[in-house]
Amino acid sequence: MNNSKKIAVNFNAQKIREDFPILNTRVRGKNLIYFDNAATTQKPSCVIERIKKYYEHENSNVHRGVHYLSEIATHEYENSRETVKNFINATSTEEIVFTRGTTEAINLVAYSFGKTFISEGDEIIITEMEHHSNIVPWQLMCEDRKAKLKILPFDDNGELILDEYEKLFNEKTKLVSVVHISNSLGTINPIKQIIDIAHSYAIPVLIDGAQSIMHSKIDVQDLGCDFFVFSGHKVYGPTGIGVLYGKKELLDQMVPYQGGGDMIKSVTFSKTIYNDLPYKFEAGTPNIAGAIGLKSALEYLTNIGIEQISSYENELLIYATEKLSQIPQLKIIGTAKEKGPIISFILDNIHPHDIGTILDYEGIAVRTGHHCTQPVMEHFKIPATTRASFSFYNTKEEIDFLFEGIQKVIKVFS
Ligand code: C6P
Repeated sequence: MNNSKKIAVNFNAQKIREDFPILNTRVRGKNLIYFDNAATTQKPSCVIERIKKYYEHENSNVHRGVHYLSEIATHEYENSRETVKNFINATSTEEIVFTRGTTEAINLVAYSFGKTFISEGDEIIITEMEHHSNIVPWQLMCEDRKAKLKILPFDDNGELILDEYEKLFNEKTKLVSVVHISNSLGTINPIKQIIDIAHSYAIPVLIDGAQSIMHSKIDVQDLGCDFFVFSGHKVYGPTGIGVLYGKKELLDQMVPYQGGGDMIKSVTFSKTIYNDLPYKFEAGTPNIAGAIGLKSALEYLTNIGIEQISSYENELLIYATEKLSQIPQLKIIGTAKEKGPIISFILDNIHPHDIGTILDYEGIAVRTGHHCTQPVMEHFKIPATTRASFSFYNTKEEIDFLFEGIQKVIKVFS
């Protein structure tokens, strides 16, 4: 949470809500209050309409046909790549690889970077607050290459202990992979500093941007990161589409992740020549509708203004933190100074699944569980948390309802 951020006083969330048809849903007689935005965001009408238009008027395979529809589909698919490139300020579309999502993008890098650059005894640095998607692919790679994972710990506020960071580097270090905003703690990590330190040892850095792409302006050239990954569905786009940004000089050297159509220039039984970037990493028919829907989502966010979104969401975070802190039985897990709009909490002796179920009866959607970050739960010696995560279509009134809902939960269990 950052109290110094400029507050977006003119942000009209009520008007924005009209763009999201699903927000009119009634849940057991109550208005839906959707606070599970870190799991997936809702889709504005422009994204839904764009996908419908694609299937009604443009559906065809890409890069394959000379016919009318195939040309349109290819053009729109490649336009989407251009939009992604501009959205994160990459230098070229060759550096934008479409994947199924963050998870597939990290698996791609772990496999391809691993096969290309990692040998026995090499080391990869990750942190204690990573999502399982930024742990398990590296474990698989380490098993395969006989390499080792080094873990940067965080403190009880959920802030990385940066004093420990430089101590992890040695001549065996080959890559740093770190989450930008933690999905279970909300911590915004100082990734610029993390990248700069790694680069001072000439070590590349992957940033897991699954929870930051929808809340903050991402400029990969300014950050200097070597890889940046995110999922379309968390940035108001469709599921099944995601992005791997990678610096061209690294992607060029890396072996392909999967083999198949479109990733080759020529195939014979004696020799196959791989395609140029980014197609070398896009084997098979891609998620064309997904990429086109993602383009719409990114344009929608750009029109509203990501800085406006960011400061309004920060206002919601400050309001919710102050409000929930008034409940004596409630403890917030993740109290870093810099946070995204995510609040994880526990309530005295009440299991998060019970909290989630009772809140659901009030129409309030929160996520309960370990949030695919079991090492974070282990750090706090808890099995799970309840998590409320906010979007720019949420309001302070909805947070008031959450506050009242939690009071009801406490009453039921008292
Ligand atoms: N976190 C959450 O509720 P995919 O599933 O590939 O779109 O994203 C994986 C992922 C990777 N990193 C971070 C930081 C994430 O938050 C997620 C997804 C969801 O928190 C589902 S577990």
